[in-house]
Amino acid sequence: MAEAGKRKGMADHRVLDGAGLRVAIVVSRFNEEVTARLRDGAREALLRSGVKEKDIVEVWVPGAWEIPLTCQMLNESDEYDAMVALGCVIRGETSHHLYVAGEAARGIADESMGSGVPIGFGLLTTDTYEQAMERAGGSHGNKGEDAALAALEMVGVLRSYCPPIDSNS
Ligand code: INI
Repeated sequence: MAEAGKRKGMADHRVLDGAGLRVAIVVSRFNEEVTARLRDGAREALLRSGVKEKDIVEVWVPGAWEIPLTCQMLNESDEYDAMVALGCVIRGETSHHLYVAGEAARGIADESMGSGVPIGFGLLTTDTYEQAMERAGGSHGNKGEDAALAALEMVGVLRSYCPPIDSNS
């Protein structure tokens, strides 16, 4: 059992037990120096919570834009209890980043709600590279870790309060 969360707004680490859960980490290569750290945080949190190395699949995609489609296709296999979506969108000179971040966020939310599979949201959207690094294992914690723990916690929440509908009854 992982240690209770200490920072405001973090997932409640006490209820996490990842033993037997299969988790897909979908991580974008854009701003890889940041996203690799988010991935490290997510992976460490999953292992610490009891998820087995063999039950973690890591899928790298070109950018945040490609995350929702990847989550959707992975969900088609019905093999994953939870997913963790990791990316980093940094404000650019044009409005391009807004479309990328907005659609990635919308797509991840749509996929999670449509499938019923919790997808931890570890997509950083920052003004600067420094702000991103602060949130990828720096002074503001690691949002990859937070996203992974939130996804695991949601598996527990959904299993406790929202049992699957029996299609035979
Ligand atoms: N992808 C990101 O993950 N972060 C960004 O900051 C970003 N910006 O700003 O351009 C970005 N663009 C690439 C995009 O995600 C797609 O990979 C690309 O458009 C090809 O489909």
